[in-house]
Amino acid sequence: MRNSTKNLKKLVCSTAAVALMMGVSVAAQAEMVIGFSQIGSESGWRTSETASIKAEAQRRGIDLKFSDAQQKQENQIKAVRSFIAQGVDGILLAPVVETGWDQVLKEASRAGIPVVLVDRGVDADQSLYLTKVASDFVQEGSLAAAWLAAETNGVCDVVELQGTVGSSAANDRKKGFESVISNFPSLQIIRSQSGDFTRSGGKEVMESFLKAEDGGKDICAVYAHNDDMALGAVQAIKEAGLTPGQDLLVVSIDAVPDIFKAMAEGDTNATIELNPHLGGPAFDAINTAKKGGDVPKWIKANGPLYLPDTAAEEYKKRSSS
Ligand code: GZL
Repeated sequence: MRNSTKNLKKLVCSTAAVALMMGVSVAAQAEMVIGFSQIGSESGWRTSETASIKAEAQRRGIDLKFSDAQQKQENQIKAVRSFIAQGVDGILLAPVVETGWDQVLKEASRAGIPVVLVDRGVDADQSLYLTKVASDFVQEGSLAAAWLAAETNGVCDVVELQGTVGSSAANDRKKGFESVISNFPSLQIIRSQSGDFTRSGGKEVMESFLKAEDGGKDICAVYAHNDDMALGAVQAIKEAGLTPGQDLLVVSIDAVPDIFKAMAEGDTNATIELNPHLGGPAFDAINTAKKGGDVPKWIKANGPLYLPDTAAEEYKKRSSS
């Protein structure tokens, strides 16, 4: 074998060895190992939140252990216990419902592992988690009601598509909406039921509302706790021979790309943005705590209300990103 070929082979082998060492050293240097117990993939917003948190972990060199609970609390509790057993540096938890977390949060606390609630809250002692990175859902519900009251001069029979039963998002969006409409005697919720934050759930419940309300001709508006249920309701309204966005106003929350497409086509009337980029503040909070710094118990991430006048532009911006 000619010398040059032999030298080339040596060079390739030594380069490969260096690359392998580098690979091992990068993995060994992973900034942190974080467990993330995610609710599921029930809505467009949820999948974009998951993607955003995974991307942020990768950007920071964090080794993220991801678990999808398929909407079941028992799966989330199992995942958190597994993260504790693995001795992770921190845990992100998006709690599917508000109650039933005390025991597993105590186990994490006893293990000295900080838990950051992302997106939703829990009904538990605040000492059991480091912080909550989430929007103020009461404020979102109030903003939706204030818009509807202004749009209808405070006269409207509303049907409400609630989010997942027992979730802080559903509980507080309902609370916020009702706190505002209580000031308008002729603005009332005539029917309310959970569509579980899914498009199919929103469609099925809206179909039952339309049937129960004489075909829906006297329903003034739909208040949906998220855009996916609103889009399902739009389908049901069209199939009932009515014009969504005109015969019935549609207001919802999340600001996912598809709602802007529907708004631009005249099918819905307003949405409130829910920030899916919760990974950065969550990872920063864990870093701060590890350095002995103070972290507030609630890191808020509220967004604005969007109307049809900017929908086409927002859709273009968001669907291409
Ligand atoms: C609210 C979040 C809700 C979204 C839905 O922060 O928990 O859950 O509004 C999602 O799209 O399913």
